[in-house]
Amino acid sequence: EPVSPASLICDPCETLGACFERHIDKSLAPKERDDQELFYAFALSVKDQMLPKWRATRQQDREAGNKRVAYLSLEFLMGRALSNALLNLDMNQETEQVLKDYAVALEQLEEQEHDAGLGNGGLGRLAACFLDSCASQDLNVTGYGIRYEYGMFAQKLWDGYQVERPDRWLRDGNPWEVRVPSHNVTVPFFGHTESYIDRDGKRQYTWVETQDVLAVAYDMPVPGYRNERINTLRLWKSEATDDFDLEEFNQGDYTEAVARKNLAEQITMVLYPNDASENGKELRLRQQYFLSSASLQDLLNTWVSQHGADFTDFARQHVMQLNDTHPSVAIPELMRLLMDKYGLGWDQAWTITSQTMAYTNHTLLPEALERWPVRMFAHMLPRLLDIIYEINARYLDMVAHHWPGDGDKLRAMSIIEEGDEPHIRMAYLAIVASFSVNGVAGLHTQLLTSGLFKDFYALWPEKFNNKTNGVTPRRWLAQSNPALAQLLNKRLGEGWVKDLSRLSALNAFTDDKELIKAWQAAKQSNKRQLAALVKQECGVSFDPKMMFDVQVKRIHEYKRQLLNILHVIHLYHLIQQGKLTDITPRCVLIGGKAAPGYAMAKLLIKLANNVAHMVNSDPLVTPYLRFAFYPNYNVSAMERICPATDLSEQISTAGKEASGTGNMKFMMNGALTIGTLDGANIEMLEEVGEDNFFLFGLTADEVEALKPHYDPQHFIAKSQALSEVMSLLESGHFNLLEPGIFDPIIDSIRCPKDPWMIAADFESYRLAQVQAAKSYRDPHHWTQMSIRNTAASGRFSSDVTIGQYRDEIWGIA
Ligand code: 26V
Repeated sequence: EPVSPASLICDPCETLGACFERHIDKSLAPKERDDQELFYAFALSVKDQMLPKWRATRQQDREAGNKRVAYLSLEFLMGRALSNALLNLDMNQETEQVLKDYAVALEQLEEQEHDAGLGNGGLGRLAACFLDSCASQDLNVTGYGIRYEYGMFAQKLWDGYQVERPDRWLRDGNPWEVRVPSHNVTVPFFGHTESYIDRDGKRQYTWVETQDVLAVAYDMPVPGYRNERINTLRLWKSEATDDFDLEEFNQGDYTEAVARKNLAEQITMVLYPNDASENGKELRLRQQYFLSSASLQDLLNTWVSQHGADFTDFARQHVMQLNDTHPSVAIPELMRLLMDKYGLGWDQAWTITSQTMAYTNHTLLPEALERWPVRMFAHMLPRLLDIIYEINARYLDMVAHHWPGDGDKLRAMSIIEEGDEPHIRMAYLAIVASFSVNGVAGLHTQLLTSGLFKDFYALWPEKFNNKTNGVTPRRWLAQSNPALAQLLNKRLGEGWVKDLSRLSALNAFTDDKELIKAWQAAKQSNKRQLAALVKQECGVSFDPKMMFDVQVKRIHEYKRQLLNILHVIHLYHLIQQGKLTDITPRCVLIGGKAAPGYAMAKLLIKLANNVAHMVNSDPLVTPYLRFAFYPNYNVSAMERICPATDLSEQISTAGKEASGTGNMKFMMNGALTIGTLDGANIEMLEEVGEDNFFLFGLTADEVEALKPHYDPQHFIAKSQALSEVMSLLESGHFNLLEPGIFDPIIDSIRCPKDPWMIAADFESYRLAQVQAAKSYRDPHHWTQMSIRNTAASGRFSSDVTIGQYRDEIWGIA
């Protein structure tokens, strides 16, 4: 196990340098000091420097009796930790001094760290940004998650197709984690429920003959920005308990019995890589329950150790923030623990549960809403099913009072969806049991209350609230864009790192020639660095003098990478015809992973690669257009991509992207956005103004209104550009040796049922691109718009978002 006992007994006065020397001496064979080992020893040293503060934070929170927030999430997409720790702890200068003696550059060590890719995309990265903001604002918030042995798969390209490879991120050990066996708990599965009459004559329930799994805590430090706080991300690993099936033992099946322990260890083996369609796998439910139960037991154990089994004040002292419905089995699990383990009655347990649970919804796509077969629950979590039925019965009573005699309403709102195979609707369970339900951007929350959750909004309007997402300016500006950060420091002082609203002061300097020059120089230098990376990763030469037009995010039809690719084809076609009037030289970059089972998304990757091949191999075209697909897009890649981007593509079908957070990272770094009125784009536009944003496309309302009589043919016929793009695509020009492979894509555009309305938005997208291209040809004006974007990005700091969670949901000081 990658524990470092030496680091646990470090002297708090020891310097970073001394600490590093000790780790090199102790941990490494002297001759094998390769970069990976130096990184490991250095990271251990940085962790050691955190230990005293980490302990002090815990002690202080315990003694002060501060309210505790537990952020429960199946995903924490943390990325690398080293540069972030050095920034937040203000250790960069010291590091430079220390590393001088070892003739190794910091960047070289940083490159050795494996990304902690314990998340799919937006939802997981949001959790990571929130942890940084909570620590930086001195809030007592603990992240609870799963220590997946394998994170998000590594993406390789074979002949332009995505291939998935396992991500063994723990291969070289994880220097940041501390295994904490004293917090072990056991999590029950299977078995059945029994009832009995207790001494007071009350009926009690127990869950018996369970198969128990051990949950072992691994803690990761979460340092606040230049304050004394170190919060904790507690990740659970599943292990087998030592209880063997005695029967099997006695029958002499020793090996079988030991081998069966594997089942327990499988639970935390791998992250599910699909972020858009729910797939109903039993192992996924096991993960969810494992996380929920272990985390709640941990919170309750801590409480009981301090207050005994008196839960009068428990709800005043705790909030559980559920990151989507993934950990929503925590609701019946808290009921179970309070009733079956601590003997509380239903009403008291329900009061506590419904006053501590808060639910964040992250998607409107119906296919992503979690529903679990009742059958699966009955088998795996029988006691929880009893409790869910009881919650539902009591809640439906209330619905019946509100809408007397309305059977349809009861059926529509029931937590149990009836049918041949009855299902539990986890979102409904979460709404019923939570005191707060929030969406992640203004439009998203509005659509939730007027659509998906309309009936619930009628019943409990006070539960619903909006919390527009944000991203941490530490990682996404101070750390990833040192060129711009230094410029900001010079102009504004360093206060913006903690208070991003200060960036608005830049608006006073948009005519300042010197600032404009320095701004351009910073962008150029970032673009040169990205160009080198693109050359290395994609084999394509990007020219930093050309416009960098970027779309990086998960590949999904609703995000419409297809619209972007069609536009590239359109430009390619114009250039080949010699129609160069509207052309501004540009380099287009697309990156992102497709869910392994999502055929259409995978085909889009293939299309991008085939188009890129044609574009980049035509010497008539490359002076004006270059196109690359960036493989294995992840957090570390984004750190290099967003500082170098000129134009950020946020082009989802309106009403489909809950918020988006990549959009905010680009804006902070001075990119201009080409985008639809979707998610947080709307609020970004509000902040920066229409003159500094390339807006296009149908609104969410227009999309809905068009749906019943959508006729793609009409839009194709009306647009010469789109007609020609379709002809070129249909001619097989991009798949000469692979006839027909793109037919599913062509058909989807031409299909009147196309929910993403590619054809409807193409022309308006093209025109917005013409505007962007024209604007880019005036570097002075472009740079002014760029500055205004950074200046207007203050509202999208996750510090602002977390301030709202703190005041309006958590109620903590
Ligand atoms: C669903 C499932 C289904 C089962 C398999 C695993 C899995 C993992 C994730 C999800 C839901 C993903 C929802 C999501 O990521 N939503 C994104 O949340 C971002 C943060 O709020 C937001 O910015 C994006 O717009 C939204 O798509």
